[in-house]
Amino acid sequence: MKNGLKLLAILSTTTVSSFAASVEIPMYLTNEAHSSVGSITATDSKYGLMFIPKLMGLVPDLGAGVHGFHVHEKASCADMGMAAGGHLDPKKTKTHLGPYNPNGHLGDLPAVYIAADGTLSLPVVAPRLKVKDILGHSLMIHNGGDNYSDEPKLLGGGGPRMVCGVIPTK
Ligand SMILES: [Cu+2]
Ligand SMILES: [Zn+2]
Repeated sequence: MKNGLKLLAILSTTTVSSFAASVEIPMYLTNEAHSSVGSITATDSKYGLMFIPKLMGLVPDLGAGVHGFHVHEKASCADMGMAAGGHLDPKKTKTHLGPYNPNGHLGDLPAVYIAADGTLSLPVVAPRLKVKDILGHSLMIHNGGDNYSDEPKLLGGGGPRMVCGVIPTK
């Protein structure tokens, strides 16, 4: 009987975790080739929204190193990513402050790191977001880095929009 209860407890725990919200976002270069470079999975975690990238073939279109990474408002990657609009900003803060400041864009994510072999596999966590917040928007990786500020350059200085994916509405 005791064992039966234990099993029941394990089963119900498993069921709960299998319902954890998750969405897979296919990612493409924004250039004319529009090549697929893999996908990024976003999953609700205890610490916030975890982005787990499985990307490859990013170098030489992008340089190895740190790149700006954001949720953009519109569900389109057309016009070299420009159709994606600005950073997701439901509270109309109009301010780029990065992932850890509640007074700026909700779509500001931790910067991502592209390895010299052109892969991107290090996960990042955005503590203010949940999967439901990003559905129906888009995900963007920029040519430059991100200093989580509008100074000295607007929007962290990421510049050109290089890799983009439309986030499904589920
Ligand atoms: Cu961006
Ligand atoms: Zn921003």
